[in-house]
Amino acid sequence: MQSVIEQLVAIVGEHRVKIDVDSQQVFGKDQTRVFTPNPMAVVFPDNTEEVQKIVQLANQQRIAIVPSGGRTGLSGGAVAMKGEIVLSLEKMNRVLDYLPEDRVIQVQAGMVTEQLQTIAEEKGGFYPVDFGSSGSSQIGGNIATNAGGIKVIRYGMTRNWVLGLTVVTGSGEVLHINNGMMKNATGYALQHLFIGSEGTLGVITEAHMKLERQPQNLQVLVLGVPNFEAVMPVMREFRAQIDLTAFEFFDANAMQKVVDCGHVSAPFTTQAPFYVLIEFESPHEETLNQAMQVFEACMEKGWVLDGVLSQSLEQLKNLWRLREDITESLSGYTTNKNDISVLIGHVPAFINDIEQFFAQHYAAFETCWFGHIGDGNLHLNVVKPQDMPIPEFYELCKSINPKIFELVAKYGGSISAEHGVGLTKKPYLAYSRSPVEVDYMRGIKQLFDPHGIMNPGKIFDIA
Ligand code: 2HG
Ligand code: ZN
Repeated sequence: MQSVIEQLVAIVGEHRVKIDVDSQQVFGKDQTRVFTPNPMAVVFPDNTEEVQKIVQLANQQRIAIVPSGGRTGLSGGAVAMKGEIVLSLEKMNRVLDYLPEDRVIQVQAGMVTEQLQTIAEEKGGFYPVDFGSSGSSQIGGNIATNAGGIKVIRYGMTRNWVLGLTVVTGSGEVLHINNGMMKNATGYALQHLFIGSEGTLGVITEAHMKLERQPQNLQVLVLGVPNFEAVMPVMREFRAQIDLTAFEFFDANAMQKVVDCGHVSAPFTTQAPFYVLIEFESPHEETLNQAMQVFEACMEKGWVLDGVLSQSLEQLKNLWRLREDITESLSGYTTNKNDISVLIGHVPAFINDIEQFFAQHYAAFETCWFGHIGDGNLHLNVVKPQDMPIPEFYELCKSINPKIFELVAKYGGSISAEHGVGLTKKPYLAYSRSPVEVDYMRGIKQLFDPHGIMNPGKIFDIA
């Protein structure tokens, strides 16, 4: 009888199956650092048929599969620790079709986000979902986690841009879903079950993605704000007058981490505890004047301490770096990451509750707040005090996280707004989803993946 490795080689060829320790370590994990990878093999299929054969083999042998994209995840969703087959989509990065009248492009799931953005631009279009990791993250991974990012306030999450999927279900069947259409009222929209399923139902191999028109003359304003309460009226005033493409925020701690890296400097000399980054299209002079009027009105009210408007594309990019480089600049520290959301109107009270909790119980811990405040999505990174041993910090975080999530639940929020549940948030799922909901999710998994081979142990446990 052939070994599993031999059978994988028979499907994809020798050079597309890796069993060396380096490949196992690299492809067996995402950006989370707390898990030790230990997959059986890493396999690099070229097309849907090969993926189907791999899934069928895994079904026969009852071996788990971990689908792997750009491995930029922050929740352990792409971690393989128990002898699984890591199925990397890396080689599946081709354009399959382009439909100009529909403004739809069909690509293989391993296409890197930035590559899709560039191709869309070459075709005179625009793929608007964007985030700091777009240079490595892949479309299939974005779909599997329903990735959000920095433009959600205007363009929505990845879900909004998916008009069709090819998937290999956990039972090894190929589904061609929705075929790129805008309208299709023929029963359940199965694509939406796969979007955000974190690889637990099957492998996404191809996607029809909708494109948009390119934004015109983008402008970025960075404002210093005296307290968190002032962020809300600033947002209200700008949104009332102008269609924004982004409304992001970060606190002084988060910005300092970026400035310390030495690539960009603070936007102005005035110190502020909070900063907001506002982006908008300015096709006419009028929009810019309007924005300046709102800015001045906010200054007069005392909601804004200082501000800067981008004067060139280069300055626009540098202002964005103050926000986009935060994750990278925190990677030199040990942190406990949270990606939470509450209704926008609840954000000030929620932040206040959390800050009080830290002031009372963990005053030595530095908190870095940043995120997509225009979507009610906050990233809270708690930084380990320098003199505390790492295991002690992680142990303490085990008691801090439930407190944070109790407050999330108090405001009816979500324990993961955009990063997904994966492994890191699995113990806390009950703070956001009821037992009945989780049971329905288990039922759906059972339907598509009867032998439980697809990314087991992620989001929830089967039994
Ligand atoms: C971002 O918005 C990402 O920059 C990463 O979602 C957030 O590092 C984080 O906690
Ligand atoms: Zn984010």
